[in-house]
Amino acid sequence: MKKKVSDILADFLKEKKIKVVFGIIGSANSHIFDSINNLGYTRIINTHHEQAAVMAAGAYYRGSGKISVAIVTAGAGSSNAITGVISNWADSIPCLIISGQEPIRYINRDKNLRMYGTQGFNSVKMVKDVTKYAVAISDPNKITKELAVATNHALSSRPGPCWIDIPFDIQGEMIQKKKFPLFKVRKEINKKEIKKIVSELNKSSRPLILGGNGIKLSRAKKEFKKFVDQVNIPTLLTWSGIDLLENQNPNFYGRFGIYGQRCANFIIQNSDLIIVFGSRLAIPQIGYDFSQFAPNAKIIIVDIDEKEGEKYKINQHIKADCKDVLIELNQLNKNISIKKNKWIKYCDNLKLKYPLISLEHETEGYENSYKFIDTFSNFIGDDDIIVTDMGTALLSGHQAIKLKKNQVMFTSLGLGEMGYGLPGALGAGLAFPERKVICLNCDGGIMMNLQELHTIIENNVNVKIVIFNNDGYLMIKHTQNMMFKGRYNSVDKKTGVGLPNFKKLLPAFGYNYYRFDIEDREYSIKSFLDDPNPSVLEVFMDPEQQFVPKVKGVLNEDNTIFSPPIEEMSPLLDLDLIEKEMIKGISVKSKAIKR
Ligand SMILES: Cc1ncc(C[n+]2csc(CCOP(=O)(O)OP(=O)(O)O)c2C)c(N)n1
Ligand SMILES: [Mg+2]
Repeated sequence: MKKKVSDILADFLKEKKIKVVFGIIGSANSHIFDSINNLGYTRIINTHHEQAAVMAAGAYYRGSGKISVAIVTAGAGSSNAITGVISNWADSIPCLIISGQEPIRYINRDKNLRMYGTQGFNSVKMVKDVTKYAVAISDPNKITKELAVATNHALSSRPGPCWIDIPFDIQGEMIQKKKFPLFKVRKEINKKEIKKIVSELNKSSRPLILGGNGIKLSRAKKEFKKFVDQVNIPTLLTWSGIDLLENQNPNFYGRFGIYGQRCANFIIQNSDLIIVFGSRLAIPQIGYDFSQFAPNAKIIIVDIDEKEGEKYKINQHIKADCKDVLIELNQLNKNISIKKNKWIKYCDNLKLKYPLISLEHETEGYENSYKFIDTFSNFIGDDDIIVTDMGTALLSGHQAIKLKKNQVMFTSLGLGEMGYGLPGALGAGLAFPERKVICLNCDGGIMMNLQELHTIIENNVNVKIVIFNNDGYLMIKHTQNMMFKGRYNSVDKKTGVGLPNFKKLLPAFGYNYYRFDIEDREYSIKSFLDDPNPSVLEVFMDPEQQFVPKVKGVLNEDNTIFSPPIEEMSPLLDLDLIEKEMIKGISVKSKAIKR
């Protein structure tokens, strides 16, 4: 039986049970919209910017583990999508992008020219380096195979975005329909390597587990939790693995990194064996100087990407899917017996001694964002989803939040693009229509995808938005304080960054407005969260508030930056105290720091 190419695409979405896709229509992708709506299985969410469509499609996956699709048009529709594509690429989020393109006759005619036809350009060439697979369809008969191949690439091994570009006339061609091919993805694991983890654990007296995004990507949260519960080893999480364990889990000792928690950073720097599951040990986690990271530890990483193990001197790299490794480890658990009582006592003591919220978070006259998140956590529902933008929302959100068992939390960490919050919340809300989404946002970040406030309302997504208002770009003010003696440029109203009155703006989009009241903190939070309609809570904070604790670089006279080891968080502690906490002695860099 002959069928139209775009109808086959709609059938493919149905066969893969893809119920929600995101996009913006143009002439060049109009067959596709028509076919999807005619079939009536997949719902198209019409965003107001293509970057938001791709971010939302990724967020749909981050929340639910189900792949989604962004459908964009030729030319600017495709170029607008790029930030979303790289966002998913950086965090290994699977997603398909289907772009319309000028008719094939113009592409063939204009091959060596800058532009194709009316508005088109070579979008596949543009995205080749930031996708796992990108293909332009020139033969309509290849559509069935290419859809299946791209989806398989997106989901298998280290996941990521894939792009299929389909010329307008090819979308409308009638072809013989074929079956969509299926792929086998599972790889064999090397059991000997995994046994080595057990023997290393048995030799260690200060073992540590680090959990990251790879665990979520391999859908191994349950297996990870079982492993941690059975071996009872102190465990730290990266920000992209933040919701793998609840705060109350007795083996959980915090989140580490440049914007980490003091307790977690001390533990890492004192351990003698670190088993890393699914984290690429990015700079925000380990600091700028790898030679100072975990100086006394053997490091074993489980990461499916071969290249990630070559980046630093790692003792062992198990190139496998986290889930396969954890399943195998859980069978070997009975062979693990570690003498770790002293170590656990040491870690427990750090936990007590360095709570996240402390005197460094007192801010006169304003709400401190860390204290806000600490209190706010107590009111977030047991299975709410938390999505953040960048700036204060990211930092205070990830440093101070206390997560419960079923809560889900994510943002775009690899790319760190402002504007992620609203499309992220949109995607999450559509993935879980029955759950509430909390979007932590900022006065600067929200402006970068402001238009999606309306997509959220239009699609009845239950989103609660917090806006931290600090008169502009606080993170960059701190950069200018460090680098340019506090000379502010383009960061606040005085230096040219004007921001709107959110009290007037948000109601225009249909949100009920609440202003956080420092005198009545809990009541403000409760009334905002209890409002059954979409609402926003604006939190005015000190426009100069510090983000602490933080591993702060120091500017040298030659404009280079001195990077301390991650146990040296600011406000700096006395050297005596650092000496006391560092079991094997302090770093030479610690001695060089002026306190
Ligand atoms: C798309 C994009 N443009 C620029 C930046 C650089 N940048 C990082 S943080 C920041 C300021 C963020 O301001 P806001 O969202 O209000 O958060 P705040 O730091 O003020 O809390 C800027 C401009 C970025 N991360 N993403
Ligand atoms: Mg701001």
